[in-house]
Amino acid sequence: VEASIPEGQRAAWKKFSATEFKTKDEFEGEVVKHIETTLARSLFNCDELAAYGGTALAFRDRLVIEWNRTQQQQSFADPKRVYYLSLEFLMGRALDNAMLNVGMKDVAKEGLGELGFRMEDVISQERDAALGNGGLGRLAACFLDSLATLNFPAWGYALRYKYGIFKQEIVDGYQVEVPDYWLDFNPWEFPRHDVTVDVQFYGNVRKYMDESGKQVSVWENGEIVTAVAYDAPIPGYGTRTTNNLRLWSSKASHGEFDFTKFNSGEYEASVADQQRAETISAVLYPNDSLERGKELRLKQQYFWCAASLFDIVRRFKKSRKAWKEFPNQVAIQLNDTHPTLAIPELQRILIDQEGLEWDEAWSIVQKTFGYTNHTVLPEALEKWSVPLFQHLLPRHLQIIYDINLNFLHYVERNFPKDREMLGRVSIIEESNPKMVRMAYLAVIGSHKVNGVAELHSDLIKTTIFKDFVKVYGPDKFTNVTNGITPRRWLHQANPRLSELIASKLGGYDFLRDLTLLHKIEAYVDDKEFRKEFQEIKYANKVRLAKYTKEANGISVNPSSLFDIQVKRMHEYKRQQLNIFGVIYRYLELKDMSPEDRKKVQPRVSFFGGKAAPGYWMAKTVIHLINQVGAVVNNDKDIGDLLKVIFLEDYNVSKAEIIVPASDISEHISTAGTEASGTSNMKFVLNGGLVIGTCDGANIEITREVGEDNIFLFGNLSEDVEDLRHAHFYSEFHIDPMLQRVFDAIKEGRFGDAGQFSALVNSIVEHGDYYLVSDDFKSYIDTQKLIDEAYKDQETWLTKTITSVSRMGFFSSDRCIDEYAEMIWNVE
Ligand code: NBG
Repeated sequence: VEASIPEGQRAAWKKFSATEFKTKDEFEGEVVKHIETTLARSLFNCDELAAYGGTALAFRDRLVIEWNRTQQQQSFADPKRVYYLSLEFLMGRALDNAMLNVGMKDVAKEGLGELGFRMEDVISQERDAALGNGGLGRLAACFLDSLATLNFPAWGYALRYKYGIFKQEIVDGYQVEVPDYWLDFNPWEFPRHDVTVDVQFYGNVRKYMDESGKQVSVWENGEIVTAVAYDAPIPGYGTRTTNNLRLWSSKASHGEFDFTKFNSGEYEASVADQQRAETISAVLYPNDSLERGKELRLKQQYFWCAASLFDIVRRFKKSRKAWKEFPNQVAIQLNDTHPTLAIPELQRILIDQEGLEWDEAWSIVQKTFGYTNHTVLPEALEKWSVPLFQHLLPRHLQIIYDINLNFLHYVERNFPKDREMLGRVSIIEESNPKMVRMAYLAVIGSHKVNGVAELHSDLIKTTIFKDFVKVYGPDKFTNVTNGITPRRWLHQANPRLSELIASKLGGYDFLRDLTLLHKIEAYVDDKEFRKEFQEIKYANKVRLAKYTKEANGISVNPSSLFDIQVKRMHEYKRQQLNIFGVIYRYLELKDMSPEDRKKVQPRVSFFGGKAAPGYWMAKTVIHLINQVGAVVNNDKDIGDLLKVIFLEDYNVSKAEIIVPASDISEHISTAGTEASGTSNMKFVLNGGLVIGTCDGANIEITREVGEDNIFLFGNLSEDVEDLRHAHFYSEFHIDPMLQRVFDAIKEGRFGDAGQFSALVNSIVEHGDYYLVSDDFKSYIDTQKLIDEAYKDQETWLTKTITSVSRMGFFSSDRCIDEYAEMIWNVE
């Protein structure tokens, strides 16, 4: 390619090609240049936000240089690429990560100091990129970090939502949602106005025979919306590889607005079309593990899948390889069922546009896709109504019918005796209206299906996909236990701990190979090490206490036991169990003599998490937590013995402050409901212990750290069904300790009892689906064990250090290696 450019021109480019700053002075030069020119500010009106802007732009320039190099190299070598399709990427802040991965943070810190700014203040100016709800989106973000770090040629594809997950405000104890317009200054994205894809909706399908007698389908008369690419560089740690996250933004296909309508006086109509188009990528749906079947959501899914596949196919076609090579060049991972439409879309491209025969096309499709399941909760399994599909995507519905027909024929041939099987495995549910079961389509269209923790991967094989295991055999189903990136969740969130570990291991290699942590177990009895480890935990608690004072106006004592539950608010995650436990603790404290109170281990119960805007029960739990806080935190009898804090607007950047400060964190879902959980891993990696149920990744954490280093309680997943059944068909007695809590609520001790009656009744009258009562005693007893264990600080410290040293397994680098080997077949 280079040779085709005249030599003089080439020399000029080489001479002036952008270079990376290498010294503090060069860094300062870049920052000031960006502040004065790109941002049009000066010494006299440069605030922290502008300093952030200048710093971010200086680092962005470095990233872009590496990014161009990586992309050029990949275009040239044309290796098999991984495409990670996820509707959510919960990225958080980028600057600190860029500095770590580029490796110039010290230089920048000094430089900023000379310019009059503190690094922490500059970093905290950045708004979180909050394009996700919870664990699923954050997992995708950790995976991008690992893919780049491990030098895999990989792209993420998602939507460029104008509004990410809402900001949560707490007003009078209630959650209020505020829009998150995060794009007013985002230095990390590059609009690619030249990279666009026209995406069709609605219309009809016309069929005809071509000259050779082959039936051809044409999807026509639809409405076109244009997808515009916005790219963000994803740097790896300790490598020059810089991958790409491509986000699609929607706009009207005819530009700003329709001039024919505009000129003929239909001003409003012309603008309305434009707004309708832009609505597609306007907002992230704020439901975590819940599907609501809204047309706009299906539009988002198709818009994003169609644009991404067009892009992937365009890149493949540049290589001029035969179609059968497609699965050797392309691996597409479906993050949950949200991108399942990519399956019929690829089939459509291959048969309608590229003229392949059905079977050949289908074999390519199946070899290309892998599907990750993230939940067995029935309310989260996506289904779309057939009439809606017919209206919005008529050609895709036909293709899905054909996929289904072929599949059912196959099943019929292989299971002639099981007639019921056909109805059970059909992609189309025979309900009214009929529904398309997306998870089944995802299973049928992929070569591998994985769950995200061992228990979960076993459960999907015996519950939702049981019949598919019969059809395909067990090998199609596998497990890849989730992981987290140690760059963000150890080094960035807890720099002192990272430094301490590095000082013992002789460097930061453990950030690339987390299993090296096992070597710090040798220091578990080392006095100096223990002291420093303990001081770091205390300092992190002081930092959270300071934050709590600023945010909530409440002083908490950092010597208390810090008990933390931060995650989306959901009945299955059982924040209600936690707050009922807190109330029980409060009632017990109230009953004690002052003498006895002196023996009590002081505790702060922190909560944080958003509730989906329409999820009333979850919002009620937030309200109860705040009401309990208002009573307990102001009770003179109680003082520092118990504090209850709700941390508003939990997000990634706040997690970086909260996670390193825990003594205990709570992962207490009803057994069998939490597919994996990933914050459990983050807390233990930062020297906190876990109270948890035998659920999700808690089980594997136990296997790694040892049973003595975790506090497990509650019923097991194999008993859940029977217990639920018993609630309805035998006499159901509420646990007496829990009854005491309910009585206190009913007496109005935490405000108007009527506000909490639905919550209480979900347990007392409506079958206690989440087994709060069944697990209550075991939960309270275990909390008491924790109080006792914490009093023995030396043993506690040993447990935490031992646990940290055994967390190597939970790096997302290990996960990505497993996906690469078992599912993607990439190097
Ligand atoms: C969530 C699970 C978590 C899991 C993450 C990432 C969905 C649908 N699932 O347990 O609830 O850790 O996915 O796998 O959001």
